[in-house]
Amino acid sequence: MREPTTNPRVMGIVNVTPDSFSDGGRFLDVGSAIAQGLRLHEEGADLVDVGGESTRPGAAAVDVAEELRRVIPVVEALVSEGVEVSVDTMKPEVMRAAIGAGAAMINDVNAFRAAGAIEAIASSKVDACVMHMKGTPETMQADPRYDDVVAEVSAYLVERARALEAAGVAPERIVIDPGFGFGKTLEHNVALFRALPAICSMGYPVLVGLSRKKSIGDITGRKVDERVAGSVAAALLAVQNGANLVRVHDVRETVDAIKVWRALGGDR
Ligand code: 7PJ
Repeated sequence: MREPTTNPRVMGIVNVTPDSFSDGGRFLDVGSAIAQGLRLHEEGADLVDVGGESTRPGAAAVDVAEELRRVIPVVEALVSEGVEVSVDTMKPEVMRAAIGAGAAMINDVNAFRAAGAIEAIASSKVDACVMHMKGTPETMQADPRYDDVVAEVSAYLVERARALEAAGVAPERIVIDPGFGFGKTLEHNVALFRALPAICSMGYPVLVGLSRKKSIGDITGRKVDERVAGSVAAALLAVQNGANLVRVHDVRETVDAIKVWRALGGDR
């Protein structure tokens, strides 16, 4: 088979949270989160994103000690098994501990705006994902408004990437993400998705996360555990439009879809 001209990577999601909306609390404890991470790795995830604080709309914040207790043992175990790990956190203390435990990426839905967050990552070698979010998880879905969602999100992502670069983070270490569903209606998400070719030409790798989200439910009319096909379609279209990384719950299905897309010439 000919060499791929693009090499999209698949990030599998592991939540270590009792209130995560799509896993319904099935992976509460550290042991089952580790098992889940290993399973996603075996299914072909290029990296596994471990999160200890739910950022679903309306979710309450988690304190540092609790987040460390949930996340760090999972990172240590997965890294020791050779899994590339990303950690989904907004907290500098968790970033530092995760980097110490061998994480390869910090994925911050708050784009390193917390005091000390940029410093926590700048002194390391790990990658940094900066995501756009309007408001906070508790309030973001209460009537979000933009004059021009694509222009505003793009400007924000460039501003945050530049802030990391100013602190010494090499541009190759930075990934940008429009943050689907984070202070956005379905219409906002659709406008951003349609602008992916432009967002992907901004000079940074792009991550897309739509897996099982409300927009997929709005489009298909499906409940959260029935959104696999819709989510795979979105991931594939994101890749086709230039996304370098897709963040998904359903790794096996997404990896299969990308294999077929590539074999049939989708990456031309
Ligand atoms: C995203 C995320 C996303 C990035 C979550 C969920 C909500 N990190 N963390 N991008 N979503 N970078 O998985 O539905 O879209 S948590």
